[in-house]
Amino acid sequence: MTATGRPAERGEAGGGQWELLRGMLLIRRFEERCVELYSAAKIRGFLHLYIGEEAVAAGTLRALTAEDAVVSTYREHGHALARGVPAEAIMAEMYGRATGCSGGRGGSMHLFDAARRFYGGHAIVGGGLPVAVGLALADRMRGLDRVTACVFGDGAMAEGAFHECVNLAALWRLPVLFVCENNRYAMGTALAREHAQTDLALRASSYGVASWAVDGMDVLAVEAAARRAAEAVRWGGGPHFLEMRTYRYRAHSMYDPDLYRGKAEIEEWKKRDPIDGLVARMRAGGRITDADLESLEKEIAAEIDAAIRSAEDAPLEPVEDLTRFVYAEKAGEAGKPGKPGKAGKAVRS
Ligand SMILES: Cc1ncc(C[n+]2csc(CCOP(=O)(O)OP(=O)(O)O)c2C)c(N)n1
Repeated sequence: MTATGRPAERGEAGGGQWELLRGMLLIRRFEERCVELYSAAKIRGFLHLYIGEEAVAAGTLRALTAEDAVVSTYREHGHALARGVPAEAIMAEMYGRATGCSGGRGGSMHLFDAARRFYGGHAIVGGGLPVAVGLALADRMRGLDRVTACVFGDGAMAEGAFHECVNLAALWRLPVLFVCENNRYAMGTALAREHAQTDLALRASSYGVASWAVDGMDVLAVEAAARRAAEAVRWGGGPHFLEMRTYRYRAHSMYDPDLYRGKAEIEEWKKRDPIDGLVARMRAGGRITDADLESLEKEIAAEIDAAIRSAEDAPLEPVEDLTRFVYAEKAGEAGKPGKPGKAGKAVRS
């Protein structure tokens, strides 16, 4: 995330509140523009919005260092932005452009930036969990004090992969921070219809993993819990699990008619909006004025406008490159794709 804002409010000086606010607003405004672009058929494929859940990405990722790894789901725009993947590279990916963070091959659900240790973007529910446990095992074997944060939804906790991964991480005391975004629905299925035990932290703790539930609509609570858990993981405390109780305001994806819940429920949750909540606290503490907020909004709008302009102008990959990356280009180079857009011969076997 760009470190801008009024100097006195930057970083920990203002309790990091300005940065948290900026992070959440960037995610929300970015996605609001994505809705417009999707409706205009500029963005294709699927689009899963994170609006309402911003506090989890902004708060959790501030608790990590640049060395730590992050693994996410298909609802990952917020995590990628909070990780510092440039809005420009994400927007280009949404447009399927060669300059996108995944070379235009992933789209909305497969954002990836290995240089920032952002390992997806996984469309398969629970698919990121084994990846995270593998990354943590690799760090452990190399003797590095790193944390791998793995974000997934409540729906993923009904998958076998969740149980296998939490069990293995607990057995081997691997440095994984499991972050469940409990937004109360797995597509159209309400929590109580998918889980016999709806206390998700309790379920994780049955594997001997330190687990607790957090108000996922309160970014300060999220950050505090994530810091505490990440530090415990980093210093050998074994895996930790955080159940972030949050809510998505939008439908599961742009294709979902959202018929499984009432409007009143959504309106109730909006009263606990994470951005409004932080702004109110900052106002009360004299940390923000209307003019500050206005200039922050303008700065973010300009950043997103620039990202869109750049995506519009960016090239698509040449059709001759269609089969690139299906197989590794050279033996021993798996996982190290060449520069997207550069001509190269696909290896066929
Ligand atoms: C293995 C697998 N099964 C089913 C699906 C279809 N599917 C896509 S999203 C989803 C619900 C996931 O809900 P949750 O994990 O709570 O995440 P959320 O969308 O709420 O963020 C399902 C079942 C899938 N993508 N992968």
